[in-house]
Amino acid sequence: MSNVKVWVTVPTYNEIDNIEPLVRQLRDAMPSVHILVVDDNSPDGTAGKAQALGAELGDIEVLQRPKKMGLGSAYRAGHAIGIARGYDVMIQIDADLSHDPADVPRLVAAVERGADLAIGSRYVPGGSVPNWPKRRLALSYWGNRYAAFCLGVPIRDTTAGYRAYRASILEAIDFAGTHSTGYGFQIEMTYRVACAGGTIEEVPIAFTDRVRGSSKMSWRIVAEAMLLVTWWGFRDRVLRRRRRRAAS
Ligand SMILES: Nc1nc2c(ncn2[C@@H]2O[C@H](COP(=O)(O)OP(=O)(O)O)[C@@H](O)[C@H]2O)c(=O)[nH]1
Ligand SMILES: [Mg+2]
Repeated sequence: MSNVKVWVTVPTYNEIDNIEPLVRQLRDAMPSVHILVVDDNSPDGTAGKAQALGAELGDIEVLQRPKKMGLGSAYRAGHAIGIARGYDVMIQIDADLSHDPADVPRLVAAVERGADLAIGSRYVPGGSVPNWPKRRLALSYWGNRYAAFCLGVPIRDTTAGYRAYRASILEAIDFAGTHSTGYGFQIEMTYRVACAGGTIEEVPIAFTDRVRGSSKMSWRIVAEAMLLVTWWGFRDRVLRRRRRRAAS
């Protein structure tokens, strides 16, 4: 592996049973990574556990925030610190082991060979979701098809949370100026990279649903994402076309 500096942001809310295997597997997958755990005052004590792991393993720090502020906000904070510290590649990974840390080198390799954004994708050939119920899979799959249609981006998995960003593209898209949380955040970031002319590569992954702890996904998060996608698509296509017509 080359010497790119890789920063990993791990958002956590009540992941006490997952954080230890996660950081150990991350270290095994890529020993040089720097890990930032962004914890939103998890009642189960995830932050304390992460700190203890940092003392043992090194190169792990914990950003403790006062209250649950959402996934998008956690990533905005994590990426900003990584960029300020001069890291080259920013990884996003869920703490619940749905994303296999062993895939980190493949995501980093995609950035090294030219991608500005490498998405760990469930819906390209080779990708899979082995253990989701049919309804959950259908919601995610068709939600993604809808997002791609509205936004006109040829990406199969815009809601995916397992990603690697080149630091320079994050700076170019003003990621700190995004507002959405949940899946909306992943879609907004993908769309901004596409609009900025960034190169996006989908790297096939297997997404295994969590075994421990519980999901924070809610209908509110799904509804936010779908409403935002509809609005962005309308704003950027219909309104722009109307303005162009009015100007000519
Ligand atoms: N810091 C922080 N992390 C969060 C928040 N909501 C979810 N997470 C973390 O984000 C990741 C994905 O959340 P999860 O509940 O597994 O969502 P799902 O995979 O869509 O069901 C996990 O690591 C969660 O602990 C939040 O409000 N703040
Ligand atoms: Mg999950």
